[in-house]
Amino acid sequence: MDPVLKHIATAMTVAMLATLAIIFTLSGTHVAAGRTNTSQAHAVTAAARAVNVRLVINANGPHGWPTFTLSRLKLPDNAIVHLTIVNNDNGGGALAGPFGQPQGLIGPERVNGKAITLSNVSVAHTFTVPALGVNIVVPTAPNNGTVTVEATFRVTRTGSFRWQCMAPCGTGATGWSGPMATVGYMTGNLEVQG
Ligand SMILES: [Cu+2]
Repeated sequence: MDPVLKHIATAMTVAMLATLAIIFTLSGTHVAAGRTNTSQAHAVTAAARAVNVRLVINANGPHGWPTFTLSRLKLPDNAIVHLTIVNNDNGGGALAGPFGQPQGLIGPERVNGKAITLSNVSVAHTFTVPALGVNIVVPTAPNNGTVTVEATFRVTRTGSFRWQCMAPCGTGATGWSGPMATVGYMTGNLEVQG
């Protein structure tokens, strides 16, 4: 081989090896950074944030409709949510099917401070988040009084989820019109932010 050509070939080989070494180093850094981020995310996961949320159900909201006073909820991801619902609605009735029972909760649902089995109770409303598998039953309040419900659940997904009362407390023949179908009354959004 011509000594000049040999020199060029050697130079090219060295340049190629140097490039490969740089790529390797960069990808190595990338992997390391990825690992760091992942372990940080796991650290956040391990320390779930406790969040207290209080909702009030007013039997006579605007239009005379029953109303959850806070319809748009924002929660951090991986939160353990302690939800308190104070209800003054003395209407309601039996609610058959899955929404007549608490679901997706950590521990029992408590009514007026007592863990009770909610079967055959008169249900005024529910706080249900179908996408998260959460159902909280709100019994009928005594006349001129209130009933307080406490329940705990964990949010494990980010996104915007619809919540809905599943006890047909609205207007129309089926009770599913009016407040049941209007955001700000018996339905709304729960936003879980990462
Ligand atoms: Cu309702």
